[in-house]
Parts: sequence; structure tokens; C-alpha cells
Amino acid sequence: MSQDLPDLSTPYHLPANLVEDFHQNGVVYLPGVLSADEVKVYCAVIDKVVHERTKHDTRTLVEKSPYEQALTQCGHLWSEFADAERFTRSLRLGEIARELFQADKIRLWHDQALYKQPGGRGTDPHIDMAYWPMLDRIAGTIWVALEPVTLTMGSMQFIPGSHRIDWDIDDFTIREDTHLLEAIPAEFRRKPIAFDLEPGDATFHHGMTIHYTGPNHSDNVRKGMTVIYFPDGVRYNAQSPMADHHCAAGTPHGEPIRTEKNPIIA
Ligand SMILES: O=C(O)CCC(=O)C(=O)O
Repeated sequence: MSQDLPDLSTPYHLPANLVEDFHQNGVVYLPGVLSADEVKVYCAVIDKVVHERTKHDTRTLVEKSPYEQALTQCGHLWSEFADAERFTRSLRLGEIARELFQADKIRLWHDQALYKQPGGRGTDPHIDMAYWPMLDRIAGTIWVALEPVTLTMGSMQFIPGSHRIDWDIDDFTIREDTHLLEAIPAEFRRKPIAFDLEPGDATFHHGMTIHYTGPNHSDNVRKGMTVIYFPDGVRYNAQSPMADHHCAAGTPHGEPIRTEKNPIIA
């Protein structure tokens, strides 16, 4: 099927002010990254691989862990499913990351489908970088809506500018703190911003930006597909509590993360 998939190598034209917006707010809204036709095809692809990964899990929502009640999370799809790889390694998405970070080259950290079931819990406020063993705090995520996503379905909410807070992200309490919003220093407290997304729309957020969602109050699955990138040269932190992350396996402390799991995307 792979060769019949839409080719996502044509560029997305990033408006000139978006790089500055990203720098200021740590998040940007990207309408129409995939066309209606493209997203229809890739929604079917991702649905299929999520089904493959989850089909033996017969638990109801209430039988799942609190985390699983918030998200059906299927990661590292690209290395297992050729069709998902076409999405994850696409030049169009990678170029967006490269331009926003003003990087010479951008590498893959990993992908993940993030589905929120009807009635699913909200995603707790968190900082992604606290889960990634990187010495340089420069990485970010494109979150692509595969179907319409609204606030009442659990679209993401971001604290603009929070990527500039100088947390000690290796501090375990930051990673586990469900009261993260209250811990924000006064000078960084801002109202959250959120976007209703049509299929094919996306957001891109910095790995230090605080974000979260409300529950999915709708009868539909909230479907997002994400890809996480970092600029080539970002170094591995063997002293991080997340040091055993398999996407950096074998990298010596302080060296650039360049394993086979991190191909150059753009
Ligand atoms: O999809 C969600 O609810 C959360 C996503 C998220 O936290 C992320 O992409 O970093």
C-alpha cells in the first residue's frame, strides 16, 4: 500500500511571523498542514496501526490505569509499520520543525499516536522535556489532528511563554507534580491558549512548554498523531532520571544523540 499513500514531501509555507511567535510563546498553530484528502488517508493508516497495537487489550476504560484512561498511546510506529513511517519521516513535517528551531538539520526522537477515548480523562499538565534525557533543552512536537478536535473533546491547552521557565527538569517532583500549574512562577503565569483543529491542522509546541487537556466529553475518539524532533547536535544526558530512554541507547554522556532511532528528517 505504501506507494499509493500521499507524498508529504511538498513544503508547508510557514508564515514569516511564526518563527518569532514560536520563540515568544513556545507554541504555534498550523492550519492545513495536511489537505483534507491527505489526512483522510493517513487517518486510516494510523487507525489501522493503533488497532494492531491495541486489539488484544479488552479492558474497559475504568479498568485501565489513570494514565491509560487519559490516552491510548502508541509510540515508535514508524519503525514497525511502513505506512506510518511515510507520515513520521515526511519532509513536510520535518521542515516545519527545522524552520521553527532555525536548525541546520533536524532529527527524529519518536512518533506517537495519541487517542483519547470518549469519556477519557484529561491529560495532566506536564513538560515533555522532563521525559527526555537531553542536555540541550531544544526539542518539540508536531501534533496533527486526524479528525476534528475541539476543547470539549480534549484539545491541548498551552501556557504561552512557559518554555522559558528555568525548571530543574531532572527533579523528579517536577515530572510527577499534578499541581504544576500552581508551581508556575508569578512572572510566567498566563492564561492557557487552545485551538480547535480541523483534520490536517496541527500545533507545534516546544518541549519545555507546559500543556494539558481537559477530558473528552464527546462521543467520538479524539485522534492526534504526533512526531517529536530535535536539532542535530542535541546532547545526551546520562545523568537524567530518564537516561535509559531507548531512543538514545548507546550514546555516551555529553555526546550528540545520533542513533539509528534518530534519522535526519530534514
Ligand atoms: O494528546 C494529548 O492529550 C497530550 C499530548 C501531549 O502531551 C504531547 O503531545 O506532548
